[in-house]
Amino acid sequence: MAEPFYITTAISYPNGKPHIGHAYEAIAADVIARFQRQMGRDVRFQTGTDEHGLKMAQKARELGLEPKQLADQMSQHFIDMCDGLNVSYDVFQRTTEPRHHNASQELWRRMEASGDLYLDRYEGWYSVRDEAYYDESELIAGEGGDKLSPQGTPVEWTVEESWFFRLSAYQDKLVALLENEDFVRPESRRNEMLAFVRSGLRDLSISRTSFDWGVKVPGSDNHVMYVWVDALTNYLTGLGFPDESGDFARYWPCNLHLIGKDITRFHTVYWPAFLMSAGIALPRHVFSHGFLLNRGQKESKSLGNVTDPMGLAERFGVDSLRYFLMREVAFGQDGSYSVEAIVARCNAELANSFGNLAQRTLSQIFKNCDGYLPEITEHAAEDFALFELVDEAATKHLPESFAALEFSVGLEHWMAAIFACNQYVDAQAPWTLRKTDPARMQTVLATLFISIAQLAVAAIPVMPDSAAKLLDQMGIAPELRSYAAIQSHWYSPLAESGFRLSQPVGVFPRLEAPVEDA
Ligand code: ME8
Repeated sequence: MAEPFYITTAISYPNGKPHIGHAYEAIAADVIARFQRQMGRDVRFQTGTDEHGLKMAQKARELGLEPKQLADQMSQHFIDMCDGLNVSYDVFQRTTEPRHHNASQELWRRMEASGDLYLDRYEGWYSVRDEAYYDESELIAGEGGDKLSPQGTPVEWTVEESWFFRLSAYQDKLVALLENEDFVRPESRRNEMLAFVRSGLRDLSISRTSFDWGVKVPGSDNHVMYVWVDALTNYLTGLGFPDESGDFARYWPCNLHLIGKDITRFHTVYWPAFLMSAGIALPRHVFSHGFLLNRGQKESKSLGNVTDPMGLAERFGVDSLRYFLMREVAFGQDGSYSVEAIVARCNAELANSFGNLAQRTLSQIFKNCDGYLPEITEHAAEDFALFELVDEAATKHLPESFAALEFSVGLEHWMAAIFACNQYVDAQAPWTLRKTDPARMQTVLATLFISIAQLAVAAIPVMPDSAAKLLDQMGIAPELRSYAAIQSHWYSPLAESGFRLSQPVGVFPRLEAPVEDA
């Protein structure tokens, strides 16, 4: 049986519509999920929405809605975003579902049973926006001298009765966990978390009495759980926890929690401590990606630069947007996007390079070979050189880079191979061989056909629809669409099967940057 691979995204706050950061994370997770499926893994992919907490309650009040109504309306936008961006999730977990309350209460009971929870009073600087308490020493001064959280959000002095989690008891275990280089990446985040844990951990306030929009604390009906306790539990809920047979037995521990850099502490300090306390195995890896900026600036309502990711997808095509995001930004670092950058990159690399290569090759086969796949007589040294280069890029360098979550590096190898193919076409000029050496023309077109098929298969995780449209036209069967299968000798059987190309249809349109954005 295939080896399991469980990947999750963070669950988004549905207190507004999805923004580009949500789209970025969902797309990156989908690329990983599709890549792992192509590598033969049994993938389980979960995403969802984080619907409790003060932020949701306040937003609902502002709009004159019940929090559940707001959650229902808004979470649908996140489902639509995932579907619209071709995100192949298996489970969309909403935290207002009864089974999630049940899972969160079970986790709580287990932490309580291990003696890690106690009731006390909490006083501190609380940021509603971050849903977190901060130490005085962590605060920064705002422009008017007011106190702000390290994220720059307002804080209020707050006093309440609260359940506490003995986080301090886990310091040594957390240091040991974070010393393992593999647990959290990139390295800069790991170092940040190690420094945070080494500086000493205070117990964590994990319940609230000041509002009731959350999961009830078992046995303390006037308390709801701190939203992060229930939010993190979603990763277990989706597998059927507390039932530990079935999906839970198959997919836990999670292979990868993919999150943004701002929530690394919750996933690499608090979450492992909760799990250790409850006697549940820890996730294997956490990766914190960077932030996506709009022309170098954080998007915000006040700057009026918030972009609807679905608008970009409609305008430029889902696969163009997916390609741009994976190619443009070194994964793990912050990156910037703009309409011009999307248009420039997609036109140069997809329309003019890969699209043009495929279109001119298939058109020549259609016209000059009557659509039948060209015959190979004898390969020249240049053909072997191209095969070697394309094969290495598409079935070795790209998969290795993707396995290491270095998407932009993998796609750079992919582009370099396409560049080599285009140079080969220009040098071989098959259109002039038609009259002078038709046998050589056929061999050149076959060499290109084989290379394009490999490159299209390599692009599947990033551009699933476009790659499929191209491979369908080429008669490449679904069982050939893996890195291993596309390396073997599939060309002759396909050519001998009598397969015939139809008039080729381009799959990478040229994008136009509308004048108002120039
Ligand atoms: O943090 N660029 O939800 P969220 C890239 N509910 N990624 C970004 C981003 C940007 N500009 N802005 C946000 C939450 N993100 C919690 C998570 S998990 C148990 C609970 C990322 O809607 C962010 O880092 O604020 C996070 O990974 C995800 O989007 C959802 O953010």
